[in-house]
Amino acid sequence: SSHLPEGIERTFVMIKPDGVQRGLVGSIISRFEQKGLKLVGLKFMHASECLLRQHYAEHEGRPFFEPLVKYVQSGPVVAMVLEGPDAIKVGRLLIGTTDPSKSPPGTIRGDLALQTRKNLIHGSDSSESAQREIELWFGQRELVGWEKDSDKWLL
Ligand code: RTP
Ligand code: MG
Repeated sequence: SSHLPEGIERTFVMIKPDGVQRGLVGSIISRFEQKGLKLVGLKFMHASECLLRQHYAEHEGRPFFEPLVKYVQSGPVVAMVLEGPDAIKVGRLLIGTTDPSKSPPGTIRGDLALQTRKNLIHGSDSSESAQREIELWFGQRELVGWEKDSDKWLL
């Protein structure tokens, strides 16, 4: 959002149903926490088809669109907003490439997933997407700005 300090961004991250089913929620959130990104929004929910169609609107018409919406709607997800320096790019780097079989070890997809169809996690890919997705998934009052004391050792 525009009220953030210079260089500080917010990004939208979602753990998809395979991550929840496989019991990876804690370890995935942990990676972002350990990197130093700050949680400012977090919720567990079953996303509606309507929400997911909006979320993935850019892919409408592609052959993988319908299976994708079905997959992400197949169970509960964890939606979050993470804040920090360059958070959008850093978030994508931690997540890795779309196809987990090509994502290097050390990335979430590279370490924990095998195939594009079940690639565990979503992260915003630009500041425009981040803003759109955060507004789509979270109400303003669900986002909590706070001072993280350990930031003085990090930033
Ligand atoms: P995401 O949006 O979920 O963070 O993933 P991404 O940017 O790495 O990939 P994107 O191109 O935005 O695609 C969104 C999701 O659609 C599924 N997908 N399937 N060829 C395929 O079968 C295919 N391509 C994409 C994946 O679940 C991907 O994360
Ligand atoms: Mg994407």
